[in-house]
This record gives sequence, C-alpha cells and structure tokens, in this order.
Amino acid sequence: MFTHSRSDFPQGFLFGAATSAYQIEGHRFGGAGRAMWDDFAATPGNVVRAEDGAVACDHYHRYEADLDLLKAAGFDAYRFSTSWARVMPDGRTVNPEGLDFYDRLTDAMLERGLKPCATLYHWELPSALADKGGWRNRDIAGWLADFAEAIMGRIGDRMYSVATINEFWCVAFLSHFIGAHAPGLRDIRATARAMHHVLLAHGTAVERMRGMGVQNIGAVFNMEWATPADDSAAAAEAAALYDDYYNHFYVSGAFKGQYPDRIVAALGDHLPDGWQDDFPTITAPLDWAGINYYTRSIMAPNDGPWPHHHAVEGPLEKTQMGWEVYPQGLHDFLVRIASEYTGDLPLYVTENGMANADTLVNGVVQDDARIAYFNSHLQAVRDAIAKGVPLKGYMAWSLMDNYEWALGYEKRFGMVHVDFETLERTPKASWHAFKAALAR
Ligand code: IFM
Repeated sequence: MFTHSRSDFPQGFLFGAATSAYQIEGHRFGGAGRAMWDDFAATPGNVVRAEDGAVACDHYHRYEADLDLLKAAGFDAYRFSTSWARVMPDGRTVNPEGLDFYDRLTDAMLERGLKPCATLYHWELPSALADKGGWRNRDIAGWLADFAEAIMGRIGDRMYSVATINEFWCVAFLSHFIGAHAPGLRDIRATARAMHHVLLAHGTAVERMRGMGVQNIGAVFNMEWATPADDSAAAAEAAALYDDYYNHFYVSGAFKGQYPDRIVAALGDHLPDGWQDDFPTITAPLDWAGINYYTRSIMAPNDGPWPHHHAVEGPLEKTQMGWEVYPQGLHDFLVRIASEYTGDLPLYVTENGMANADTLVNGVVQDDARIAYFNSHLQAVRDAIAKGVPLKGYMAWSLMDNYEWALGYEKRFGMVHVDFETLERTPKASWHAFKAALAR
C-alpha cells in the first residue's frame, strides 16, 4: 500500500498512466509502415533476442480492455503516443486505417471519462524518412509538422493535452552518440545535428498545431540527476557536463533560446549552419512541460575523448535496469525546472516507474519493490508541491509490461503483468495499490 492518498494532493491533480505506440500496439497490424525500430531490431546484436514490436501487447486489438484496467484503477488520464509510421507508413502519405485507430482509441478514452494525453513522437520514425537522414536532416522539422497536422486534424479536437516529442535526449544523444537506440549511430556530428533538429522539429510542430487550434500543447523532457563521483573539481566538472548535455540542453533551448556554453564549445563545429537563427521557432510558447524521471548517474572524469567521463556504479538499491532508486532527484528536478526555466507554467511528471523481475504466482504478482518505488517518488512529488512547484499531475510508467526497446520484453515496467505468450493481462499489487490510494 502507498502511504499517500489522492486527498493528499491538490484538488484536480491528475493521476495517469503512460505507454507508447511501438511498445504496446503491435506494429504489424493496421497497415503501419516499416519503422526504424524494425530495422534496428533486425540487425544482429542491437536488441536482446532480436525482439521487435510486431505484436508487442496487441493493444491494437485489445485497447478497450486495457482502458478498462486504467479506469478500474481510478486513473484520470491516459498518456499514449501516436505512431508516425502507422499514420504515415512512408512518412508522408496518410494511412486511413492509422487515423481510424487513433480515432477509436480517443473515443474509447472519452467514453470511460479518461483524459487523452497524446504524444506525437515516441520514436517510431518511418524507415523511409530514416533513409533520408532522419533526425540529421533539417527537413524533418517540416515532416514532423505535416505528421502533426495529419493526426491532430483527426483527433486534436478531443485531446486533453498534446506533447510534441517524448524524451529529446533519447531521440538525439542515446540514438546518435551512444548508439543504444535506433538508428544506432555513434557519430558526434550526427548527434549535434539531431540535438538541434529535434528542437527545431518540436517548435515547428508547435507552430503548426497552434495554427490548427490545438489546445494545451507541451513537450516531454527526460532527466537524470548527475552526481559527482567524489569531491574533486574534475568529478564536479564531469557531472556538470553530463547535466548540461542530458538535462539542460533541451529545456534551455526550448525555454531560454540558448544552449549551454559547455555544449556549444564541444559541439558547436558540428551544429548545422545558422543554428542560432532557429530559436524563435524552437522557443514557440508552450502550455505545459513534462518531466520523465527514473534515476541518477554518478559521473567520474577520464582521459578519453569528449565527453571525457564515464558513469560509475552507485551504492543505492537498484531496479531490474540496474538503475539506482533516487527519489530526491525527482524533487530536485521539479524545483530546479520551475525556478530556472518554466516559472508558473504547469509541470507534469509524465513518466516515473521501475522495471522489476516480476513473477506471476497463482495469479498474483507481488511487486512490492515497485510499490515502494512509486511511494517514495510520490513523496518527492508532494515535497515539491509543498515548495510551490506548479505540478499538475503524475503519470506512472507504465500501464503494462511492454517492449523495452533494446532490452526487448525482458524488463518489466508495468503495473499490469503481460504474459507475452498468451497476451493475458494480470493487474499487479502496484496496480491495486494505486487503486486503493486513488479511491481515498
Ligand atoms: O520504456 C521507456 C519509455 O519508452 C521512455 N522512457 C523510459 C522508459 C523506461 O526505459
């Protein structure tokens, strides 16, 4: 059980659960086009057991039962994403079946009294656009805006909120520098271009949706607290650099129209010509900002090439991902983002949760570690609200076990257990804990 109740939060505070299209829908259904994750997964060595999202949780056919589970737990909102490759299989041409699916999904949410919180882009770039350079190509700004127009032209009138991009750092750095996500590049120049273009595409999509009358537009930034490995100045610098390229870069671009000095010094030669001229678009006003938070990293310096640092193992309890449980970081980010970047703008925790090696025993999944994780992070949320942070909602990641990208189906983040053989759903103890807390 949680030590918190709905009544401990401000009136109207939204509780929701989050998922994303490729991770749950079943990409082989409904005429979706090839996505860069299909290509990445088909390349040996990229994904555990070379698993892909072809079937995933088959949410495409089971969405009504999944929304029933969300509603039965007492959640107010559903954060879902719209697959670009489903709506536009070649990235440019509309697939009516794709639009119809999100139309049905929207109506099913509204019928249950759930607030639809859409995210335009949660990573399934159509392969045809990856062929053209994907996030390295400046044209992606217009392509994303065209996709936004197509999907929001159909469902935008019924959305509670719309986010442009999920996790700018993952789209750019994790996928083009570290190479752990599609398209799996390890290229500093591609990285700098993707870092800038993802912000430009965000701002361009915001402007297009504003022109269409879409309401309550925001963006979702993932953040990882950076802790120096020791008391040395070099370790402090290692953590500050990590903090700059992971956390500050995207919010600084979107809310201040500037990039951190350390990043310009390191990557400036690789940024596209004229990048400074794009800030009027990148800073298109937003109605809210979302923060996805899971853990911290402990950074130590090294003599290698930029960024001259590496993460070292920390002492705290770890999740199935090997990530330390550090709720203080969520509190500190909420306070920092409000005070340094967003002021009175409504903030949301748009993802927070943990992977756990859950097992189904006699119809029960007793995921006590996840209950403890949610409980400690909900306390961090309450502490931030008490300090005056204008936090308006909290979305748990995730409604159900799903495709954890390069880690396949092995890492379980869900409040609902999914048997990936039978696709049977079983609410876990954490789902019941939310249900009890949200009713109180
Ligand atoms: O599963 C992912 C999700 O797609 C984006 N945020 C982090 C989650 C857990 O790794």
